[in-house]
Amino acid sequence: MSIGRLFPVRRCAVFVAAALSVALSAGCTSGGHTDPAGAARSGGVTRHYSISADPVAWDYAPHGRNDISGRPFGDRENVFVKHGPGRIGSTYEKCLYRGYTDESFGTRQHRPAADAYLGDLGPTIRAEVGDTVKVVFRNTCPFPASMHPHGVAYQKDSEGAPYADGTGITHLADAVPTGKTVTYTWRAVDRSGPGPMDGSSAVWMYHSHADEVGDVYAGLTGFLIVTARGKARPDGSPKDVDREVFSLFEIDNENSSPLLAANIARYAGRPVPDLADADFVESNLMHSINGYVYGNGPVVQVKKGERVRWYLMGMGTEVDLHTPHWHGNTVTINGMRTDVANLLPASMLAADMRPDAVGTWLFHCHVGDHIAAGMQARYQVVG
Ligand SMILES: [Cu+2]
Repeated sequence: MSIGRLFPVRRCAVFVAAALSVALSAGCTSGGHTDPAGAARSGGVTRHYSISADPVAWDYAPHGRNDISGRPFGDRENVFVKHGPGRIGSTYEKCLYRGYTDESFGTRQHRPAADAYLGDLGPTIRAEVGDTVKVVFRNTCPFPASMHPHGVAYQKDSEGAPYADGTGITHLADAVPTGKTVTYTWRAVDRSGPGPMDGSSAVWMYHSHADEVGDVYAGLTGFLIVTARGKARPDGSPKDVDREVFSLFEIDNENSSPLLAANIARYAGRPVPDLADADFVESNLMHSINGYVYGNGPVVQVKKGERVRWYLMGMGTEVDLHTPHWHGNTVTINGMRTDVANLLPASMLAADMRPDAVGTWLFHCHVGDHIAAGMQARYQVVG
């Protein structure tokens, strides 16, 4: 019998204290009696999240200039960011996952300034192997949405994807209609956690899968981290890592967003653009990192000498082959030393860095066309 089984109440109290400190949704059960499928045997806790898919007017370039070159936008950037007759510009209506303090959805979860670089990513969901995750999910977007997780274990009513799966049952949670709320239950089982070549945590994603392609281009994507059993802090983060950084590389194809018509009506003005016009189509390909182009996101800051774990994710289609490259410092990925990572659509990887070079450094996709289109950011190492 595990210690967690012997002292479930104490462990829950520790979790609640930690959860409050990081502004997670309140609430916890010991897992000792509520989850016959596994958490009880492992001594895990149940971690509660309240997440809503909300319409958000999102600006890919809020600074209105090229923060990588330090110069105003020119002809090259204006292909994508210029607003004007028949062009949407840099601001689009999107649908984003946003965290709330509880399932009444009355108060948005606070995102600390140090995490502002997360941009359009949903809240990071965490578990330690043995834990259960319960997500109360609300959809306020004008199309059906869901939450489909990778890596964790779930029953059919928590898969978040409608398809002919042979069960003859369509669950509300497969495609949550506008205005509806459902609860997903996911379990972090052994095969959800790190494998032999991983560090102390495994990186997964969650995304909407009601209409997978359109939903993700609308913005419904987030990270899910599963830390090895016994290696997690009370908030679920790995004890042997000082700082975790999350980055999504994706060409947001706003032409395939279910909100395209709304964006044209709201932002493009007259003349109404021709959807078959190649220049208009290109203008809506936002080569973004966490929803920012040309370095327009907050610069993520890490400290010299600390143990930094970068979690990277790619999304999109066949043009989304990305090679994130760190200037100034190197990383190890699955034990291999490098300073360039390889991402394809729905790739997920963890890269460990021990930064020794103080300064502001580029962090960009190394694909030539993507550099030109703005898939660049910076990170800062402080001494
Ligand atoms: Cu790229």
